[in-house]
Amino acid sequence: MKTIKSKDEFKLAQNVIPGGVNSPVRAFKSVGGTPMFIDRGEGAYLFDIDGNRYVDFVQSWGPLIFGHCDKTIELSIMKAVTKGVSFGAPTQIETKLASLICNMFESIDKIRFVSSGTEAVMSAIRLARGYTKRDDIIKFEGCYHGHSDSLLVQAGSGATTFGTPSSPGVPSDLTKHTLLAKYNDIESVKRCFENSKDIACIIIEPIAGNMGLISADEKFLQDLRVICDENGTLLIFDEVMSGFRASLKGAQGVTCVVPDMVTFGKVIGGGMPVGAFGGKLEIMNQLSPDGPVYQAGTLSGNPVAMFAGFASLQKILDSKNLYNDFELKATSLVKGLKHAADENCIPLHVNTQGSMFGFFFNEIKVKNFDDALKSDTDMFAKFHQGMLSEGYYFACSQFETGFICSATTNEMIESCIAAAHKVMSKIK
Ligand code: HOZ
Repeated sequence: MKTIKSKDEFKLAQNVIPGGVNSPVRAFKSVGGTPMFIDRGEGAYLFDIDGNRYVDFVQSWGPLIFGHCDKTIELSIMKAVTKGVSFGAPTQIETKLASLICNMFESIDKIRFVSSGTEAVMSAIRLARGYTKRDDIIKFEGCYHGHSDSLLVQAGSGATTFGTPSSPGVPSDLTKHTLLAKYNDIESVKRCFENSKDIACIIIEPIAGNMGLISADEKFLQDLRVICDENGTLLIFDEVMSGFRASLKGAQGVTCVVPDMVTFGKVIGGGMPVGAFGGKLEIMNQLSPDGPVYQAGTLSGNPVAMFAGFASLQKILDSKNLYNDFELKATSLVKGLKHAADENCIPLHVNTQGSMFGFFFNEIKVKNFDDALKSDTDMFAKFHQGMLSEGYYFACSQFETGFICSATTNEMIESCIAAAHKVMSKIK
């Protein structure tokens, strides 16, 4: 496999961009080697500038439900571009996309669009604080809700990948309002409520995708709902990763628990930069200009992103059997990986949820952040490198999630499993 062009480009990038990347995990630091520089994507494939082709199990970290260069989404973007790329003024497509989402979710009466998941969550937290007139929030160790100050405490994703789950540069005056609890452990949540009478919200990834893939137990989510109701605290589901991925309705299609607010990200922009937060009427009405809680953005509801998002969600709704097919493929992939690991006496624990999958080089069933941290990250790195040289691109961190897209075929999965057998027999 030739990598010379990517290596040269990475050197150039490092001169002018910190770490050579615009988001840390992409630097491949935790898996070794040089990140491939991408030339183009096509369906389930990625092509790098050295001409290598990979089956892409990252899909831009989730949003590309239909793979790269989906014609319907492409066309909607091109049509939008010919009318103008940004207005900073209302357009009809914002209302259309908002209506589509509000009609789908019991938890969402109104929704506001922003430009990223980080922005969505940051704004949702401010609104929860403004609505409840309280300052403290509860988050879970290993959940990642973007890189805003209050939430970069024991965070997953890149923060964990690089061993700094809590970042310098975040004032302790701010993080003292962020109370930490353990995922899937209601006692730890109760302790937070014993220590504070000022809790505005609990925010959770109900299907955590940023400490590897770990789902919250149904009973745990139900208990969170009860404890929130008893204390006048809002329950926020962060579905930036799981929305339209874990099922049509994300985690909300899997659990019977209804949150007070929901955050979304890149998936609802079909891969364009979008985020959104929505919730019950009396909460959303507190948002400026109807209410006093301020939040704004020139690129919020950007028309090109809105058209892409609408085309993508409409295509999802029009597709038959999409999530069934995702589930079958994700399950057969992780079963195959598990089998390859077992044959080579490598401990591996696997999870799936709809089109999302995760695997931990770990002896134990992974239920929370502490368990995830016990994974063998050196083994993960060797596996990642081996699979890359076989033409399979998995997320470049043990603490991220994999994705199937509609262009992922059974043949790709079978050949990926065959490659995993080969790689595991070498790295065991
Ligand atoms: N934190 C992102 C995924 N959960 C990674 C984003 C990126 O590097 O693009």
